[in-house]
Amino acid sequence: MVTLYSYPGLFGVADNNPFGLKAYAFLRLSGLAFAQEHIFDASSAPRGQLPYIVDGEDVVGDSDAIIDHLTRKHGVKMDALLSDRERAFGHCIKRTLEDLYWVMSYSRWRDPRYWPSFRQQMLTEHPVVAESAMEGAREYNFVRYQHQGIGRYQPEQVYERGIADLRAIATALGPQRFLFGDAPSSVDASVYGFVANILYFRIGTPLRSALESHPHLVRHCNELHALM
Ligand SMILES: N[C@@H](CCC(=O)N[C@@H](CS)C(=O)NCC(=O)O)C(=O)O
Repeated sequence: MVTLYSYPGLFGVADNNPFGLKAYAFLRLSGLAFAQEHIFDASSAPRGQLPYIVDGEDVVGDSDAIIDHLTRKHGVKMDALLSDRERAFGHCIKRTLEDLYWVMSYSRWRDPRYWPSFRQQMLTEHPVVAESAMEGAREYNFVRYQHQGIGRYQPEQVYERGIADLRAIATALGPQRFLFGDAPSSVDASVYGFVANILYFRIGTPLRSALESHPHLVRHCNELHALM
């Protein structure tokens, strides 16, 4: 049995961190039996980051490595029919989502307009989390934003970047049901991990407003959410 270790949910999504939700969505779509353990402390994870899985003797961190491992070890067929071009395109989408991650994270932890609502929701849904832990995580994230670079831009410039990422993903999807046709691939699971963490957050960030202007992407997210 596979166990997925990931951050806790929020606003009805299974993990408030998009990388963990991506791995969760892949597992759900794969049909494999698995358990999900919600944790806050990433120190036991490979490289100290969530998500990771324990699969028998194997301990695997990193959402893409998890997907590769499960595909190989358990013969998951979700991506089996993708062409090399589709795989390359999927790779570019996954990397775009990683850029979007920073903007999404910034909107929650750094932007003073949305931080109070995010903080309050975390404390309300997860009483085990201390206020001081939220403040500590916030400071830690400020340092990460500075090193990554996003913390050096004006907020409008930060959001412009994330809005452009969402526009590119929505354009790539177009009116298709899933990115590569009528069946979901690991790339759809990835898109769900990030988009659901914007769409279902009842906090009106510029990212969520931009997302709502892409009805096909919203429909894609809702369809996958119903399968979770
Ligand atoms: N490349 C990794 C990224 C995972 C990641 O960024 N995890 C962060 C989420 S904020 C984490 O666990 N950070 C803990 C820490 O930095 O202490 C993946 O795809 O899983």
